[in-house]
Amino acid sequence: MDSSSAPLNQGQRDRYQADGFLVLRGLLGESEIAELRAEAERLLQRTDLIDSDNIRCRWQNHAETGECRFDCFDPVIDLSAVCESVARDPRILDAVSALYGEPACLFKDKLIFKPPGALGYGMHQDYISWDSFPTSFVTVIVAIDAADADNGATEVFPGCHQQGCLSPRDGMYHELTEDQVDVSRGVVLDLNPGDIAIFSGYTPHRSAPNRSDQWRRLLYLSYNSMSDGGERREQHYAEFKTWLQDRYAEYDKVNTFFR
Ligand SMILES: O=C(O)CCC(=O)C(=O)O
Repeated sequence: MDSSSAPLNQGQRDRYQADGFLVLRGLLGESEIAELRAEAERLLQRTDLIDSDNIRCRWQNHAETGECRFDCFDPVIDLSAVCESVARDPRILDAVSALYGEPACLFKDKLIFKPPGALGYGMHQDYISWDSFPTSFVTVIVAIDAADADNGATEVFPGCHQQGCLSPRDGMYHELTEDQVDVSRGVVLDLNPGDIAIFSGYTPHRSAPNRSDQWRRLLYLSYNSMSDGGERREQHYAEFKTWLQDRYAEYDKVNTFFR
């Protein structure tokens, strides 16, 4: 492949290596975003699935009222051929593969709806120290709606990915404390519909509440490199479901299911 047709140029690859994230503008066109938006609206009507015992669903409190509301489907591609085709889109796979220098494999997929008022996520790294968890994990955000500081866009902390895993290696999810990163260097991922952002599993990130009156719908697609375990999305979700059910059981929530 010559450099003009390469999915990423050397400058972009260098920036990703230095910063742990990269934004690519306008990767998806207007009609593709319109289709994703319609799909997000259709999925929100799946009241047969949106159930607090369904471990596919993630929940978030309202920043002011404290009301707990539906926030995310994880996974989502088995519910949506449109989301699956974006997750396996060659433009995205080629960009991630260019960062790896080898083929990328889909590992995880979620659709975060973040309705008006929803709280965001505390600072964390996506890498979690399970034996089977790929160290090559990267996430691609696909913006369905515009994301900005007002509606709680994801904020990343450049350069910190070079330190690797910053949490205890005990297989649990951990938030990071503000003294673990230079918070003054945070970059809010301002995205327009159709833009994508790519960040490493070691890149600390967080998001603020959605203070706007608009939804902030983003697809979060995660990948691993072929040499780091190959195709293992199914294995991941099998392990993830068991892990999640164990976490719920710790709070005496034992009637959970996956649908
Ligand atoms: O919604 C966001 O901006 C962040 C989501 C996130 O960090 C996650 O799902 O791991």
